[in-house]
Amino acid sequence: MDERNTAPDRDKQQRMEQARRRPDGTRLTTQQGVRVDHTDDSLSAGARGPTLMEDFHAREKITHFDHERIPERVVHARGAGAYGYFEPYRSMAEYTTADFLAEPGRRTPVFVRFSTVAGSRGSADTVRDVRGFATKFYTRAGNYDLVGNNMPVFFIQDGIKFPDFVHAVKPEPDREIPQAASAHDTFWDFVSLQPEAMHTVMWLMSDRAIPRSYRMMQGFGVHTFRFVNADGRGTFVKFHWKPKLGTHSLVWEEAQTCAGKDPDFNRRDLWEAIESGHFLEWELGVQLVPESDEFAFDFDLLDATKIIPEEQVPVEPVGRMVLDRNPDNFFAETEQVAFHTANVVPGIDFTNDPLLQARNFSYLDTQLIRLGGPNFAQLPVNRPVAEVSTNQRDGYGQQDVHVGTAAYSPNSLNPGGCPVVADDGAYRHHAERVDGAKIRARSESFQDFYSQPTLFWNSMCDWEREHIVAAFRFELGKVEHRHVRERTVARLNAIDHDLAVQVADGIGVAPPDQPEVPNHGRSSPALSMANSPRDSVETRKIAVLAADGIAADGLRRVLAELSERGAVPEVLGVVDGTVTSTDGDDLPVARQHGTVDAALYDAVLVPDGADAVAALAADGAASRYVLTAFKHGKPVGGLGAGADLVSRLLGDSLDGGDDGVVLSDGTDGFAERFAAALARHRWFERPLDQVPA
Ligand code: HDD
Repeated sequence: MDERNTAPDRDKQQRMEQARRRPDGTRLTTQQGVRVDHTDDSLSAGARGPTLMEDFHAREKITHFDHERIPERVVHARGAGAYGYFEPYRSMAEYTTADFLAEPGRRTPVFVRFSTVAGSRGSADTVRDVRGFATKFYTRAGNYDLVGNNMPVFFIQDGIKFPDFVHAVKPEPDREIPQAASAHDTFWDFVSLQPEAMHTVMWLMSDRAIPRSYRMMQGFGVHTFRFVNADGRGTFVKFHWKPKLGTHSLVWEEAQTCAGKDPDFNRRDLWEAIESGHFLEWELGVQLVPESDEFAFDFDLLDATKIIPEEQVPVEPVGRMVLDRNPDNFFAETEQVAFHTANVVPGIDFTNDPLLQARNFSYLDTQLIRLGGPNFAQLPVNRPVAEVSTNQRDGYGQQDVHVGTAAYSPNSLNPGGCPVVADDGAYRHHAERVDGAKIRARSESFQDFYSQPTLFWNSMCDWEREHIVAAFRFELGKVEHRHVRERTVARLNAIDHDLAVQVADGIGVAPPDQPEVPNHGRSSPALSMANSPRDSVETRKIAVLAADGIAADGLRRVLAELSERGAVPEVLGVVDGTVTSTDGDDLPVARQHGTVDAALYDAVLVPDGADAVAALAADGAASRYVLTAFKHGKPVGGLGAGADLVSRLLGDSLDGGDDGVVLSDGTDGFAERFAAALARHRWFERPLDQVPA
């Protein structure tokens, strides 16, 4: 392997290694290193007497415990992270001096944290919400943080509105209800009064807000940033992460089931994928706009509620990111990682986007309270691999022992006057010319709130639209104040009349008579998840229903073939342990089917075996697997007697034929057909209302 390519990666993990503490071969001690031989009873005056103050071990143990918690993040409290690397396909030197984008194949270590926004640290993963997608690149020129989301737009245009927005979406302050949900009055009150929010609201009501997996969601830098090259030339840039496995989502009913059956659904998926060697991969892409084209669009590049449609400015591939290592300690790494939009490196600069400008203040500020002082950049997960030499001193939790007398610049007392202020490789702010009167006002160019929500709606396929309408009905159906429902419908009418009418019909509000404005009719195919790649079965989980009397012989071959293709079959028993097989060789059960649910799987398979299928048919919960998988658009497979059971359960729903239901008498060619169905992800075209589940 090329040493040059792996060195920085090795550096980060080597440095982390210095901080890792393993229990292997150790003896229990106090924090001072004094060995302890008894930790079950306090030191007391007699067996039944009072505990003694001098019990330093008990005091230290309890005191540390009392201080174990730190404030959770004010937003994005719930998250999970992983390490990996980024490597460019090509040099971007024409546009940027960013060192980590300079050389094809040169690896830069990264840490990524995915998150939900509104919920507390212990909330469920599969709530309807934006997902955070924050990447820390440990580059040789310092840390670069790309703190993005899985949606390319944001609810507000100016960061000064962020506290208002967050207060509106968080649980209502009198009763602290609801947890991790936007389906309540204050959220809809705020967004319907703040029409700039409507574009992101459309994304939030789409299935993008309930990703199947962190591995199957896009990431976006959201803002327009700026690349700066060696000549000082700036180029506007939008960052995109495209998942190798395509962009796929759950459906809302499943998401709700997951929240109960496995609140850690996305976190577990991330962890298990890495542990099983199915590393996560995204392609980094950029949309580049020359500075001369700053005003070439019918929206403002500085407005974070707007996308640049990919058909207008294509996304150019730059490199790939692979996540291949789980953290060793959730608190030390995932909880203490501190992202900051102002962590930029030479070659990457800001724009005057007022949302970004506010973020550049907020992230540093929040870490000071969250991590308890100004030295959080010294925590192992936050430490750059680049050399750090500042004149900053002292503060809570100082880890470094600074040697020398002069902590100021310039000085002549440290050898060579170090740390010297040097030109080479230094960060230079882009010399943008700015001139203006001090005013508190929103730019006129930020005032079109509806064209892009309409573009989004127009770009959705039928099932995406159905899911969006259902989401609006669910959320607004939870809103108590009628006028808030009505005002929201009025806002939707400015996006699309048909959308407004459909939502109004579902929530008991009078539908608008006519469109507020005609729909402009434009669309952007790249926005539809239906156009995302559907060619992989990698890590797709299959629930294989099992009971005594299963025909395990052919099944084993089918499962082996599906596993070879990267799918993950799991045998779910009517009872735990093993099931007897017709070939006499018992089949181990991964778990009892009642401990999980079809919602946690990508497909359901009913194997052959007359006795087994009779037992499954008599078990209502097992039948529900078939019915709900079908209802949620998933592939359903059946072999022999299992195929008969599937046909019986789905009955008339199969009349029109369904390529997602793979039934077969024998096992020949079955795995291939089932894998093809699995790769497509879902059959949302099914007439779902007829399914009795
Ligand atoms: Fe933010 C956390 C993404 C606007 C203030 N934000 C946070 C995280 C992500 C984002 C992914 C979690 C980072 C982690 O995993 O630790 N935020 C965004 C995006 C935004 C955005 C994509 C709009 C484009 N944020 C935004 C604004 C403000 C903040 C306008 C304040 C003015 N965000 C914060 C914060 C957080 C945060 C309060 C909470 C914890 C933290 O920073 O470290 O400072």
